[in-house]
Parts: sequence; structure tokens; C-alpha cells
Amino acid sequence: AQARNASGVPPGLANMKPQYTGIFINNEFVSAKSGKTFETINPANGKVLANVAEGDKADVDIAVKAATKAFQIGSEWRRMDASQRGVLLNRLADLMERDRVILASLESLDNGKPYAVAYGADLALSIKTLRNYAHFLNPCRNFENKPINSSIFSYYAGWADKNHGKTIPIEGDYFTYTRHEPVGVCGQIIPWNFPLLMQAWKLGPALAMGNTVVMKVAEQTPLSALHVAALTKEAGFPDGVVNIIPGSFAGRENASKARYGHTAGQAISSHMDVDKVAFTGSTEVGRLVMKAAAESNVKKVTLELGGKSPNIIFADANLDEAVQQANHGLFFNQGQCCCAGSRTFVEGKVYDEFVARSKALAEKAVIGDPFDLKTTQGPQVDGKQVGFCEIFGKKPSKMTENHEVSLKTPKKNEFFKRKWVIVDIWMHRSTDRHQNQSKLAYLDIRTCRKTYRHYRRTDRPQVDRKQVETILKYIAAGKKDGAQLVTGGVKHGDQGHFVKPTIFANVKDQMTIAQEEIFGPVMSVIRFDSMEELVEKANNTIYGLAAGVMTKDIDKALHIANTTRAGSVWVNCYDVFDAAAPFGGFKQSGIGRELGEYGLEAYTEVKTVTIKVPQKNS
Ligand code: TXE
Repeated sequence: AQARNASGVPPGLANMKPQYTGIFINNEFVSAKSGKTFETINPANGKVLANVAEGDKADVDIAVKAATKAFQIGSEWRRMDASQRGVLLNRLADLMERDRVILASLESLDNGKPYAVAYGADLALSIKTLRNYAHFLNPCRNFENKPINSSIFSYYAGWADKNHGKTIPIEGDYFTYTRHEPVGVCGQIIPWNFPLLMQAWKLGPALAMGNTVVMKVAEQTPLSALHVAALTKEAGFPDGVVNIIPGSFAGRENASKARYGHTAGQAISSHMDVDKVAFTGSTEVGRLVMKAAAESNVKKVTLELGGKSPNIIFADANLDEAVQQANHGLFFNQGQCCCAGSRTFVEGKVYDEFVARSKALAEKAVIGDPFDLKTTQGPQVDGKQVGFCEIFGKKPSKMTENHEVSLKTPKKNEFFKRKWVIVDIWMHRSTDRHQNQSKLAYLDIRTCRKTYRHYRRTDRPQVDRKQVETILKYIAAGKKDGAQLVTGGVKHGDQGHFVKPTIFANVKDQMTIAQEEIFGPVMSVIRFDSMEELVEKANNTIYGLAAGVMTKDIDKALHIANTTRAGSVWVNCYDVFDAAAPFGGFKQSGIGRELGEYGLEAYTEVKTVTIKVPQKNS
């Protein structure tokens, strides 16, 4: 009954208080075993949204036990008809639709994305990933008994009873058939850029195929996933089938000793009773997940990692459309998309015109309050939480990675030891009190978690801007390498983590900004003049997630589609997603595919059963 604006989006709940902040195990919300919580922050204004239970290894152990029990032979879940699993997924989709405003508001508050985008894109795509209806027989109706638009009509619920085996005519007097069985307890680790969508991509196929799940949600954006956890219970999933663990900080500081880490992400990837791990995040952590999987029980691994995707504009393309498409392909979601077209190749003949029009379009972005329905660009996600602490002991003459230092939280007289990680230091300066023997330092939270809670409440500057800082560092690198800054390049406003849409021209393929994933609103426009150099350059990256091409020439389009080493190629469009179309990466962009029928493979074990028979006939 809420008023809707012209685009049909009802107003968001900018001041809502999150209802669920615990760890979800066995269909109940519980506190962390350790009792610890962490703050989740609104990146638009730096305010604390909620204190969320900080799950850790002990909590993962309990969740895995619950998931194992739910998967036992004879359990309610194992005895359930496959079609009934589909019914439960449909119900979950219905409930997400009922709570669409709440979920879109949580997504916007926690992640910073414009509420209208969360409502229109994230929620629609998440619901479509789960739902399926036999609408030809009965026109589908939603919870308000209104007919459902066929565009929100899909997907994994329908697969629940359709991924079946085969009978196979092997030689001899045998009858052979295959069964498609669930893999078992599935660990799933998801990132913050599309919290609900990544959750749906992982829950959909896993539950349709009859697995049980222990999911770790990103520390920056736990809230919407926890609301969905409550909805899985309301939908009727049996106890222990879905378990959702917020936090904790996954311990990349211990990268070289990842297997000794005691944090939720590592605990899942190295757990002996987890049968499969699916991870979406950075290539760096994907490597750790794979290593932990190999060093524990050789659990199955699927990875969806970073990208540096070429988006190729030929001179014969409709230039207005190309400018729009490139803008959307890069700036959508504040540039925080693994498949962002972050290497924009433009043919020489239209290069200058493309850059001029792209500049004009980028400058039209409406940056600001994510709950204002006119806003097109919100803040970057809140960074990895950063603490503040005092480092004691003699300053090492040469700081090396993993140098151990004693830390003391300035307010509470607590000492503890941490490995020193150069890359995670934000700033350090001497204090007079200890004659240069101690340092004040801002550290990545993952290096000094203990101090975090004390210091977030001080009036010291908030130092949790990692994603913004990273983006600004890349912008500085672009300038230093000689690229031409056409627009943006600076923060927007003095509150929250906003970055102006940035465009660099005259970018050379080997520059840092053209090679490393920035994950922010920074477009690098690279000139090309011949097809030969283009294909070589387009593929000159360690990644292979996506590619785009704009041209009216079918031969050029097909040549690019066939020769780019990427999991998705978009021709005369970009970022077109559908639950039915598989997505995943070549090269260091990952292993395996999500979505579509292909996405079922990761959650299915194939069993071959061979029976001796008295006499086989054809
Ligand atoms: O990713 P992390 P971050 C890329 C993007 C971004 C960069 C860093 O370039 O700038 O990665 O982002 C969990 N064992 N992408 O630091 O750390 C973590 O808690 C197990 C691309 O946020 O990879 C979170 O739940 N899990 C990407 C998840 O991994 C661990 C989306 C992702 O976080 C872990 C996000 C460990 N040792 C970032 N350490 C995409 N492909 O879409 C962390 N995690």
C-alpha cells in the first residue's frame, strides 16, 4: 500500500534497525561462542548500523555439525521429495518478495548501493534465481494475490526435480544407471558487492540439489543475508539445512600460514567435514581457499574471482549506445563488479569523440544519499574495519612481513602479539612517550582485531576506508604512469566513502590501472588501431571473466567472441545477467560455473550403479 514513485519503486526504510544480528545455526539465531561482536557501518555516513555476532572457528564447527546432522541418511531433508525442495525455494522467493523493501533497504544501508538499484536489480535478480512457477496452468500470484510479472519467474526451484541421471548401455549383462546425488555439507563464502545476489546464486543450486549449507557472509555486509536466513526458517527448511555465519575477519595477515587461522572463512575451507567449498572474492583469497581445501580433505572447490574485462568499441558501433554501454559496464554498482568492463578499448577513429562523450555522461552521475531515488551512484563499500592501537617494543630496523610486535590497546591495558604486515599498515608515527620505541599505528582490522571495538568508539578519525583508499591509490598510479585524467579522480563530499566517476584516457595496456582490479568507478580508455593488436591486448591479463564488444559488423563481433579468453562475452550489450545463463571465469578468474544448468554440477555428485542381470536385451 506504500506510495510508489513513477518507476514503481516504493520508498526505502532509511532509518530501519536491522532485526537479525546473530549467527544462524539450526534455524535459530545465537551469539558467537566467543561472545564477540563487530560493528557494521553505513558507508554513506560512517554510522554504526548494528553490532553483529562475530562468528569464528568454534561457530563454524557447530554449524558444520548441524549441517551434517541435517544431511544424515533418513533425515527429514534427505527423505524430502525433490519437488518439495523446489516448493521450499519458491516459498523463500515469495517471502523475499514480501520483504523486498526491507531487504533492499538493508542492502543499501550496509553496502551503500542506491536503494532503487537494490530494489530493482539486486532483489529482482535474487528472487529470480530461486523461484519457479507452473504459471501456464495457474496464473501465478504473489503474496498479495496479485498476478506476477513473468519477468520475475525462474529458476533453481524448478531444477530441484529435474537434474536426474541416465541409464547407460554398457557391455555385458548389466544394467547401469547414474544417480545425481547431493555433495553433502557445502561451505559457501560470499563477498560484499552483491550480498543478496551472491547468496541466492549459492543457496539456489545447493538447496535445489539437496545439499546442506554453511555460509559465511562478508564482514562488511552481513545484514541482508541474515534477514534471508530468518526467511529460510519461515519458508520451512528443516533445522540445520541452512546455516549463516557473519564475520569474522578471515585472517589474510596469516596468508602464509592460512591453515592455522581460526577464523570463519578459513575454518570452512579447511574443515574436514565440509564436502565442498564455493568462494566468491579476490583471487588472492581464492588461492588460500583452494590451498586449504587441498591440505584438509580435498573438498571440491569452485571459485569466482576477480576480473579485468576488456570492453571493445569498434568505430562502426552506434557511438551513443557504445558510450552508454561502456558507462554502465564500468560504473554500475560504484564500479564494484567482478565483471566490470574496466579496460575500455576504443578504435582510434572514434577515440577522441568517445572520450569526450563518456566524460559528459560520467559527469551527469547523481552521487549522494542512496535512499534518494534520483541517486545513481552511492558510496564505495565500507572498508575492511581498521583499528587503532599502540605498538610496543623496539621498532624493527627493517620491517618485514610477519614481523611479530607487541600491541597494547591504549584504553584498556591489554597486551597481545600480532604479526606485523607491512601491506596492512595505514599510517604510523612516533610518539614522544616512548622515545621512538613505540609507534602509533592504524592497522587493518585483520591485524589487530582486539583493538577494534575499543577504538571505533573514540573520537579519533575513522580509518576504515580501505576500498576508497585503494581506489585513490590506483588513481594516483594512473597519473604517475602518465595516463590523462579526463574527469573525477577525487573523493566526493567530506562524509562517507564517495568517489567521483573517474575516466583516464591515453591509457597503455601495461599500466597498473589497466592490469589490476580497481573495484571502483575508474574507467581506463585504451586506444587500438588494428584487430591483431586488439585481440592480443584484450587477452593480455591474468583474468578471464568477461568481455564486451560493440560493433555493427557480425564478423568482428564473432571474432572477438571466439578469441577472447573470457567466461562471458556480451555483444552490443554489457552486464546482461540471467539465472539461466552460466557465469564464471577463464584463467585466474576462477574455477567452475554458477547459474544455469551448468551451475548444478558443482552441487551434484554423479554415482554409477551397475547391476548384474540374467540377460540383457537391446
Ligand atoms: O575480498 P576478499 P575483499 C576483489 C576486488 C576487491 C578485492 C578485495 O578487487 O577490491 O577483491 O576485496 C572472505 N579464507 N573482489 O578484501 O578478502 C571474506 O571474509 C576464507 C572481487 O573484500 O577475497 C569475504 O567473505 N575466506 C569479488 C570473502 O572472502 C576468506 C568480490 C571475500 O573477501 C579469507 C569481492 C580466507 N583466508 C572482492 N579471507 C568478486 N569476484 O566479485 C577473506 N575471506
